[in-house]
Amino acid sequence: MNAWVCGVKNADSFSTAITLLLIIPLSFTMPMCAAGLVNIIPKPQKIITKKGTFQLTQHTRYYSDTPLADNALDYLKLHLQASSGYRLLSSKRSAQITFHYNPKQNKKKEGYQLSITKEKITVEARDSAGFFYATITLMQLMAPEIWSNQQKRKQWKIPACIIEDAPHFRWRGIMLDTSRNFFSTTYIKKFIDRMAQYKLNRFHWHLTDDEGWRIEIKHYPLLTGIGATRGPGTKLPFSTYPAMRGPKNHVQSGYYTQQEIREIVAYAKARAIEILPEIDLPSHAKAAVTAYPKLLLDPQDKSQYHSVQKISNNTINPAIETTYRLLETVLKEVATLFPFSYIHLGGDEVPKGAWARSPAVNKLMNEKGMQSRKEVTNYFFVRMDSILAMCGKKMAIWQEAIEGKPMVRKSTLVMAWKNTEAGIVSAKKGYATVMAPVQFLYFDQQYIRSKQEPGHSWSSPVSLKKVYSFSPLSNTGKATSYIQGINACLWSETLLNEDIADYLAWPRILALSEVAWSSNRNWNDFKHRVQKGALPRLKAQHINYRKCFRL
Ligand code: TNX
Repeated sequence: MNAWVCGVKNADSFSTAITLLLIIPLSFTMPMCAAGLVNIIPKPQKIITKKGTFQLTQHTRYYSDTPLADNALDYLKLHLQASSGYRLLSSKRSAQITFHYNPKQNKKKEGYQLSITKEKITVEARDSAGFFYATITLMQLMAPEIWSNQQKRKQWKIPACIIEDAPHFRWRGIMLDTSRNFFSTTYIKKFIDRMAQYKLNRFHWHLTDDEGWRIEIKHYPLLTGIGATRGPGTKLPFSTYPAMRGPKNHVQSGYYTQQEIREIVAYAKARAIEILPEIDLPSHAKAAVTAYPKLLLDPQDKSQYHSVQKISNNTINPAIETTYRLLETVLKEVATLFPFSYIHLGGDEVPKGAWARSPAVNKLMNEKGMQSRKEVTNYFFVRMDSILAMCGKKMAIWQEAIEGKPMVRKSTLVMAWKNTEAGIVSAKKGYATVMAPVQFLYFDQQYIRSKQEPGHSWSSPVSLKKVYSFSPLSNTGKATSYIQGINACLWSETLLNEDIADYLAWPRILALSEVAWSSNRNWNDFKHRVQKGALPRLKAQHINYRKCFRL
């Protein structure tokens, strides 16, 4: 891993030099007031900085007139306790911090107003997310140790200011692939918590793929019994291991129990984050077909094919009824675990040649007068969509699944990954669309082209600046209102451990956050806030961010 930190020493002096270059001119132009301390990411829509600071100590009291502020307060209390060792107590009469429900002043969902003077702090919002984000902003105005658990600091100076804020996009997400490489529940929670610190609100959890089925399904225990372990001596075929660039003889196991998933859902909810679970179908399903070949494959199918990732015969058969029986049961269980209104069913990269020699598929095509395999995929997703409707859920899918003319509900949410044009096509067809273009938002790609860098190199490199330069709405024209927001993707073929995952995610998540939230963006201003605000916060949490990124 060290080789990948690309000369931390050099990098540190490089970033120090940049910091100096940035700060010297700024210190001449700005009076030494609160402005210098306001380094919020994502940039709020409106900030007025004032003179003076509020001092938060163990004697500070709060008052809240709404249960909608409870999550926010719990979060603040948790972190104050961890970093200062004292409990923030409430008091009606002598509260200096007030949380006030005010839907009249805060018209926008997830928005908030925060006013800080020398004497008091007032937080106003209309919903639980708004109170949470106001609190995140407040914490970003405090010293970075607010996110550490070292208990080093007792007093917190908070610069006086007035902030009015609300997100530009309602969908501000990131996907973590936990199939190709498994991540512990502890890491998943950390990942979610760090998302919350930057006001991201959708955790897209890629739970199944060829290399591993990672979600417990009570009715079909072999999905994890067989499908969650790969490596020599296990049932998954050789083509699914070893992990890319990983040790050859390594056996890797892991899945999330339903109990763990419930805990993670609650943990995310407390941080204003919805979880979008993904069960990738009908391809990227080697783990599932290995676990239940009799239910998911046509026994007469003589097709031989490989996925782009070189996995053989990894696609379930859409022309046999046992497939639908199994998937219906799976989705019913998934639906009860995740309260979010969408379930993602994949639909990406069905390999050429899948089902080519399946008598069951040929029969289906004859019966229904289908001309192409694309129509078979469409048929599959129409049936999956009706199963989801029965479960009270909407469907999310990758862009490939709406090629052709599938008669899926218009509520279907499409994620466009190949490029932004695909997102525009989807939006023009009237689907709710989330932009996830590989050129800007694939955080599994290298930052720069170099053998020393972790990450994939099959697409172009994705530098921090590249992420920041993304304009999700350019050329969307009349279809603009269908664009829900943006989603970064952290596929995990090369994410052999948490350090590599952190490295690829940070600092790129900072740019993701600002593209998703802020209406007015400025690269130089962002760089300054990264250096002065965000990096010290990442350091305080020991996050293995990429230190030699080009600012
Ligand atoms: C494409 S993007 C995939 C994934 C890979 C990823 C690697 C998409 C929907 N499918 O299966 O992990 O590239 O970058």
